[in-house]
Amino acid sequence: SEIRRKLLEMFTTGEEEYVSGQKISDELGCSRTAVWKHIEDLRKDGYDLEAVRRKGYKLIKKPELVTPDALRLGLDTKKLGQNICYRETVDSTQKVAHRLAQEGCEEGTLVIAEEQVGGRGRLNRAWHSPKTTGIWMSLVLRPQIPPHEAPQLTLLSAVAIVQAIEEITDIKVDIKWPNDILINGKKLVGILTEMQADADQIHSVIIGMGINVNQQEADFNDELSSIATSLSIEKGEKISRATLVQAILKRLEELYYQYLKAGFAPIKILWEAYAITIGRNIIARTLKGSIEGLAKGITPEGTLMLEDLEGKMHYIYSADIELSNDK
Ligand code: BTX
Repeated sequence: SEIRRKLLEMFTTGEEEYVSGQKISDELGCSRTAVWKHIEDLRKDGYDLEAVRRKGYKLIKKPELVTPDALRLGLDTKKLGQNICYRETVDSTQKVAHRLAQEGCEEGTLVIAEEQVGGRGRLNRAWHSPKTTGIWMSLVLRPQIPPHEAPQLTLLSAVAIVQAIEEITDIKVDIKWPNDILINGKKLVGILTEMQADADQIHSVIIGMGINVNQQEADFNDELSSIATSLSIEKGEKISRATLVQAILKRLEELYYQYLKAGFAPIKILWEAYAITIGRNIIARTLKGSIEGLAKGITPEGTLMLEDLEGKMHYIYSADIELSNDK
């Protein structure tokens, strides 16, 4: 807004200086209470503002953004992320990516936003995507593979994200089939793979990735605080989102071209090394009901093999997985 623009200008022109609350209220023509509210809004958006009695406010640090400029500097890919669609606020990057894909955008196009107000997971569940704290992005790919193999790209993306997280933060994470990345059982990342296809041909695959990076515990609402975590909470320091995005795109590109050349087998081996679901007793909740049993592994296609308590094998394409406590 206009007020915010003026306010930020006051801080950046007199850098290193304190700006008094009185001066702000005079220049913006609003009350001291309103000034305080604007300052709080900036803080929520990731601005680090120091307040000192009788001196006023000082800007310590602007939020690190994931603008195209920030992402391109140091991006080491040929295709992925070379075309970037950036939004400060968006309903869902997934929706924007679907539209761009339909309009024929080039492969590797990345849609990324500071904030999503309508972010979603599978089955239209809400995905909490607060401003400037996480990575909310959707990538458009156009692989020449049969449509039924598209779910493999979810597993491939999970491997790329895990490798990038390890590289940048040294944090070890687990993959839970098919689309969750966890730390100590708490959800750090969600992946949503969707496609535009005919019966026998893929037009595009849209990989939506949501990664909790710099949220603090208080940033999660009651529902999420017990099931979700962020890299910053685990590591105890802030992590550069732009650097992480670059690392993910690089890994993803390497794995993707390997996959197009050599198929899913090499990816499967990597994926299995990070998976916590395999060899464990689990409960798989599908739209048709729940099945309990032993997760035997994934098929060469990436489908989950689940042996139920009677010894019957089930092939699961999509489900929510819960680890049973009996092991
Ligand atoms: P999912 O259906 O496996 O998980 C959704 C569930 O995860 C929610 O019901 C909620 O319990 C929990 N949840 C919601 N927000 C968070 C969060 N920030 N951290 C941890 N847990 C959460 C997972 O779906 C796939 C999510 C993909 C999100 C990306 S973001 C970029 C792109 N745009 C978009 O709208 N979706 C994708």
